[in-house]
Amino acid sequence: MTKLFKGEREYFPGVGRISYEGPKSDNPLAFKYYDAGRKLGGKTMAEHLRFAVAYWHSFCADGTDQFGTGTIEHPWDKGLGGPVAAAERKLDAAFEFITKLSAEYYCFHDRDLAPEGSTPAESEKNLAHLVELAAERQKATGVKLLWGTANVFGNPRFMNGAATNPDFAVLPLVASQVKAAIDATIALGGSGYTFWGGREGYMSLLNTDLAREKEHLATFLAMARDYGRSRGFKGAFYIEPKPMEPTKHQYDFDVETVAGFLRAHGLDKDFRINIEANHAELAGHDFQHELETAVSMGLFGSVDANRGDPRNGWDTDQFPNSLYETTLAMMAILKGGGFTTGGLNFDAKIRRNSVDPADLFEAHIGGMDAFAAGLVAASRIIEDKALSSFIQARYSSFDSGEGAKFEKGGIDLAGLAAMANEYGKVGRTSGRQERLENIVNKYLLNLD
Ligand code: XUL
Ligand code: CO
Repeated sequence: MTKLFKGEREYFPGVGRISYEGPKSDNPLAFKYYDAGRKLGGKTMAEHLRFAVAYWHSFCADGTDQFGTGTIEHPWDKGLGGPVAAAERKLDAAFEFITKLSAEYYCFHDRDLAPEGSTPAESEKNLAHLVELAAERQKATGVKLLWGTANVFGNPRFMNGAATNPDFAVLPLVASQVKAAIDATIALGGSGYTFWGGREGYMSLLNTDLAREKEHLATFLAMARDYGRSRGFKGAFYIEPKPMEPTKHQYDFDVETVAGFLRAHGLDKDFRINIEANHAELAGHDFQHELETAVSMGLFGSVDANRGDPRNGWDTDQFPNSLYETTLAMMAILKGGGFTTGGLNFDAKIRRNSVDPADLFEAHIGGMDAFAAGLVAASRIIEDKALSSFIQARYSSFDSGEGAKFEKGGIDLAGLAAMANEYGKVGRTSGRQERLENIVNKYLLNLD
């Protein structure tokens, strides 16, 4: 077998490159639906789906929760040297994993890639060193960076917020991390840069000046945008909405809230939205709702592909596995023209008791197959106009005559009211919801 990793050691022995074996395969380490080169509507599955591995869950998290210490052993954490040497080994493990999985992209926070130093300058030096090594690995493997970000929520100094911190002294530290993470993203050719405002919210309104915090956030985002553009960054900036956790209320609550915020501050030209399924659920929305809302407002950017548990009120970050949900998601994404800068980033973690190295592969394989199947169903539904022809007919009264005039703003209220007698008694027209639901299922039952 050709060597799929550059490091000295193999971290996932016994696993080769994961390949497509088709729906009848019983091999847990093979794709059943994801066939990277298969073409749908002029694009391959790989080009449509743009899968990314999340560095933080897959190579940093060890299953620790509030009730117990880590359960998942990472061989790259053990060995000679300090935290920088461990980060170098982790990079080797990550590129071995991503290559074996045949995913094309990855995403990271600054602190996932390189350890924090004892000063901001040392942290920047650590990051620059790991970025240099990551650039080498990218070149050798063809793996690309989907987006980078900065972890400005983990360190205790951010407990009152990052850009929205009430203490100005924190803001330069936020800036030094974000600036370095944007530099790293540019150096690695990333097509996006994400802001997830983990602690950009409040715990209590009794101690919070809402107006100032939100203004500070907008000022900081504009600053980061200007810096990135001045350094030649052509990709998208993303805001990733989440309504709560770790704060009681996060300012980037959901897509609609973020859209209003971006437009109010003139940020909607450069910023797009990175939508996470589990965050949609926490906001009381379906994943489809958040995607369709972003598409309808021209702000769709990228996806954090995972799933929550409808009975848990927190971010369980499980791997996606519902074909129905991936079909609805891919319908929204295709409707929006598909991914340009974005992709499907598995912001998902294996369970605390999934302790075998194979579990990490099987989790990703399941998520990739689920989205590949969703892509097939969604692209056929769209190609056959199975739903869109109904929607088009449903609104056809606005296509011509007075309806079209209304859409263009050519009628005033009195004029519209004057038509009431002419239109007379309006009949009842079925919304046909059940028929349409059955149509979606028909496509899912006929996957091949
Ligand atoms: C947290 C979350 C983050 C962002 C990146 O809920 O989703 O991992 O995706 O900071
Ligand atoms: Co996320």
